Amino acid sequence: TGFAAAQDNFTFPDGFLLGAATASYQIEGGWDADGKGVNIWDTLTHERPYLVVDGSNGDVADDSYHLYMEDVKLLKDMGAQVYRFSISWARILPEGHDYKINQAGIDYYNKLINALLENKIEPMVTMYHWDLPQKLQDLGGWTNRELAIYAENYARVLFKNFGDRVKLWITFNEPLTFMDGYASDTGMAPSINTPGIGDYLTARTVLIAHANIYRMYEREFKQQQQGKIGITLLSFWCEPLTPNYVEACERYQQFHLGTYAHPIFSEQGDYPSVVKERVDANSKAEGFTTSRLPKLTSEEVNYIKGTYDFFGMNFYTAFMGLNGVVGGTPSRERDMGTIVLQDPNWPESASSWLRVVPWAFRKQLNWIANEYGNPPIFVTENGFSDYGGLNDTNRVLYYTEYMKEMLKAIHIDGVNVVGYTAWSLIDNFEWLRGYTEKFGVYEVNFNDPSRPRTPKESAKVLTEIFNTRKIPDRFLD
Ligand code: PNW
Repeated sequence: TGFAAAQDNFTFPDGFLLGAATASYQIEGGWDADGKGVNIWDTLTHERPYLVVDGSNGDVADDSYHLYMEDVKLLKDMGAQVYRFSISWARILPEGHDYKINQAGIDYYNKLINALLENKIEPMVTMYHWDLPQKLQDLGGWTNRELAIYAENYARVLFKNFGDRVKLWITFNEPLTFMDGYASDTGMAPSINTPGIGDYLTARTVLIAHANIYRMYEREFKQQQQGKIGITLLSFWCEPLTPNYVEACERYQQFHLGTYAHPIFSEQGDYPSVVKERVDANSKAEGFTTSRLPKLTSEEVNYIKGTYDFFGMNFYTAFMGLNGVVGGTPSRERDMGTIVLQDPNWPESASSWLRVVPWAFRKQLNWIANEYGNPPIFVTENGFSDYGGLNDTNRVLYYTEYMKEMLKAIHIDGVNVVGYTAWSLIDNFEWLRGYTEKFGVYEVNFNDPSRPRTPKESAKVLTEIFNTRKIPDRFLD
């Protein structure tokens, strides 16, 4: 029959890649080492430390710039098959532009990549995990469309130097999150207050940059290097508060995931029509002559459409949605017209936005599969925050319960999930939350200059899962 035995449903399919993830600014430190240029997180944390809850920064962080061999060893100990890490643009191109390459930066990532391969761990590289070279921010950052070309030039340097060995590439991590850097002066870097305007300009530049990189790889490298390129998008499940709010949640999906996924992954391409209609109408009502959502031309729509080999999915939590107009004028929140809240019965984490809702993972996987024609999905992030400690029972439950729902989506629903990297390998600099919220499966002692790493209970359970390739029986009910 077509039905697998019950326990098979909690086994990972052959070829499914398991591993862990990090990002450059959150772990590397070495902020001014060996010719690295300044980036927007260096600037934010140094010039406006009050924006970070504990006033901390990533100057040293986990010191992975020096201790990367420790990280490789942890991955090997776990039996990880893949390591998702990001490259610091300003470590490779100190001024952002490709006319000046920092050889020490190239050397660093070569050493890391080679060490991974020697240990049979596949490198998966994020090109941009939020640490824009300051020199490019000085030109307007992502609101400046020329960055779509500068990003392509940066990517070419990466393909030339690392593409012989790196076969899994992610252009951008969570543009939905970093576009907020242009929507408020108390948020993410560069922390500029142009809501409803700078964030939409960012979306367009990022979509064109992503397509430029994908098309350039096709023309110049793909035949020889045979790699795969995707983009990592953050999404949340939205459960209608009552059956009256199905449309409110659909709108929420389209304003969050759809803004980026529809142009790349849908058959029609372009921004979702509900996004175009609502931003255009609000802009007009607010007195703007030109819509705050800059449109993609039909050439751009076709150019962006289909530029993927896989769908990178970050998934953490869920909300309940209802109709309601909130947020400043103008703002994306107001444009969307959906209010979300979380059920107080859902277990909490250390992060205000993160509650534990395992069933929502299966629903969101199915939503993506249905909406975008069942693309290969690589879960590039999923994880849980607490305030620290080795006995992290809640994190163990988070991983096992979420993985079980993912395996149901694979085996029962036929969703094409091809890999999973846990966020995160090690405790690290959690952006505006500094070092207060811990996501690592390995603890790091940030008071010790040698930054020792110690496995938590969750690292042991992931080790067991990575080696047996199934959810242990004691977590099945
Ligand atoms: C992701 N939210 O960001 C990032 O890719 C990581 O760098 C980060 O450390 C991790 O998730 C944990 O936060 C998010 O507010 C930031 O919903 C914010 C949210 C979700 C993800």
